[in-house]
Amino acid sequence: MSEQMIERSPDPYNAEPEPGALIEQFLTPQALFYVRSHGPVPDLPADHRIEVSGIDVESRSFSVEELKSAFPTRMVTAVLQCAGNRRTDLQQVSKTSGDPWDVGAIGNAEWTGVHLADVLDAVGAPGASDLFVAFTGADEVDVEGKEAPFGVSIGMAKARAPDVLLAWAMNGEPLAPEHGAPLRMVVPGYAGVRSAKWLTRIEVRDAPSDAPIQAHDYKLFPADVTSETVDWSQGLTINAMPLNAAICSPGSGESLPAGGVRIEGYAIAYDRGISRVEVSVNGGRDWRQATFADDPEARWGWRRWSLDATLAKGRQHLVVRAFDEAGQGQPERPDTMWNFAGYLCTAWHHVHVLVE
Ligand SMILES: Nc1nc2c(c(=O)[nH]1)N[C@H]1C(S)=C(S)[C@@H](COP(=O)(O)O)O[C@H]1N2
Ligand SMILES: [Mo]
Repeated sequence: MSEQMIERSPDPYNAEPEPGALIEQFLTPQALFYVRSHGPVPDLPADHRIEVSGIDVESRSFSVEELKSAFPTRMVTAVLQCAGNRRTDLQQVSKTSGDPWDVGAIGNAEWTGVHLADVLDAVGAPGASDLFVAFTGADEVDVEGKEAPFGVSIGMAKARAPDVLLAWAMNGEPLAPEHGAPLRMVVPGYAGVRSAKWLTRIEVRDAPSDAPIQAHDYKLFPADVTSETVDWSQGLTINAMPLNAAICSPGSGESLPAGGVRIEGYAIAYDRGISRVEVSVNGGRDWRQATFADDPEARWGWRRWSLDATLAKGRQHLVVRAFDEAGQGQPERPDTMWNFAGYLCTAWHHVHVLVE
């Protein structure tokens, strides 16, 4: 593993990049792309087959080679972000479950694969919007002490939307084992959890997946619900991801020489787009508009930004907040969005530095 990765859990291996390294390029290299796995990485042969079945479907299986020759190859640039990204900010409000992700449980890649919609059409899958498409991974995962295959689902309308891929490559390279080789889902705009790695099965269903990851995880609850009182059948299933932004450089707690500093980071609003990013160097009293990096237009991609500022000696307090194309901004404080599982922290992001 790259020494620019910060391990969050050794077994299963979970890690995120150093924030400064994350923001150095528009497309995140696989070696710097966060790894979020609920169980051990399965070792699948290159001729591994993916089964497609379910309601009114002609059951079939495909190898990756067969998918490549049967359907048009598509490329999509899209962010993948864990719903637990920035959990550490919520953990400062009050304890939560889950790994302590800082700002790096996110990456932006160019994915290569075939449209799920093309595969669904080929097996004659119905299009009714009250149906679901479930994905099963080859890994066994432990949820609340029970072992079960990794399984998630999305609604049929999203499943048939353009840009939802069965992908075999990232940034033009074959998927690395930890990122889902030989084939994974990529569901742009949705929480990373819906993008099943090590895909083994696609099933059309009349109800969401009943796998524990779908049914007992990745749901959003109000602050008065705890891990003791939670009723997992309630709560919001986290699918579409909200507006977010983070400062990646300088890093939290860094010491800097007095004078000019370039403040850099990312902002993401998925298909809604980012309209502006504002940065404060005095804890949120005054704001200046950041400049976007010269990124290609990508509907599902992130926008990197920067602001050149002059910092005086002493402890300095940097803040970022972004606005989407509907003019909506991020909530100011993390305590207004705290939830026991630590999902979807979208509060203004703060970084404290010491200028010497
Ligand atoms: N089969 C399988 N797919 C999975 C997971 C997993 O543990 N097993 N983790 C999910 C979660 S929670 C996220 S955020 C993304 C992470 O993808 P990455 O490790 O390639 O960054 O994969 C998703 N797909
Ligand atoms: Mo995740």
